[in-house]
Amino acid sequence: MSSVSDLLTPADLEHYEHRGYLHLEGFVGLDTVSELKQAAQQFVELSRSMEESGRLLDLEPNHTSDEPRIRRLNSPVDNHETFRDFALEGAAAQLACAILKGPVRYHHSKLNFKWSDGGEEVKWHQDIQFWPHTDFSPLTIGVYLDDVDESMGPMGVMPGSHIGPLYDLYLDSGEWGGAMSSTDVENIDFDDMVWLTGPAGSVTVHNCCMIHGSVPNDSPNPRPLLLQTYSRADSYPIAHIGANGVTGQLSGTVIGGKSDQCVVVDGREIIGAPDWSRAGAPTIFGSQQESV
Ligand SMILES: O=C(O)CCC(=O)C(=O)O
Repeated sequence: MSSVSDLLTPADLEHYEHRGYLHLEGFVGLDTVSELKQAAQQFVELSRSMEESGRLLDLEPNHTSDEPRIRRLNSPVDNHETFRDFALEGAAAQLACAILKGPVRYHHSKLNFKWSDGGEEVKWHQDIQFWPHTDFSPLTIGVYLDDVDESMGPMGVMPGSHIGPLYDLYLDSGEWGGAMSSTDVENIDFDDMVWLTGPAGSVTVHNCCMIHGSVPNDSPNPRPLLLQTYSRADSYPIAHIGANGVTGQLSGTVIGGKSDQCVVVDGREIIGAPDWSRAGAPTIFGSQQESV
């Protein structure tokens, strides 16, 4: 990853810091896009034998074997080596390191298909409430696998909102809603919204506090957007809140360097133990005796 620092200009980095997003048209090469599309197509074929949503695929209610309609492929990184390579070593990984200026920790991935002729909206929301971290460095990198224009429900972002209020995404009933309330949405000036379109391979980046979403896709073509989320390596997902802990087997993979396991809580620095989340924790007796 020697060329990571050349991927973006200082103006790009400043734009991300102040506006909270990046829009990199045609950033990913077409050969890579073609490989990612082939991998995605394998899941479309798999969906033909499915009648209802499962852990892997979220299907629209009118999905059929002849006319597949997929909302989302969950955790593509855990389910296909092409997605794994792209997110953990390839263009997405390198871009994350460039924006966060050092090693990063991969959190999760998904492929939102947003099918043609009515593919569903993603209501306005911020991401950090879904998977709180010990800082606000997490960001999501999206790549369009097809050309996307304004008629296809592209991702919309509200520049600068990443440094504004963090909204309550619960419904009035007290249940989790995953979207801003209609009252909060009424205060958004949609004239300021930036719609991120572009040819296949175009990249969207948004900070975890950014207000974003997308309208339904009423065009005749799907709008596949492959998304992967990373934080700085010294930022940690907080357990037992939201999706943290169920974000896939490769969640926690550190890319572009190593984690020093140091976390600041309440202004105090903790040099934490290694990550035992996959191998299981040793007992304190075993660790202490080995270190004698
Ligand atoms: O697919 C989109 O347009 C937005 C994706 C998004 O915000 C999400 O899945 O959290």
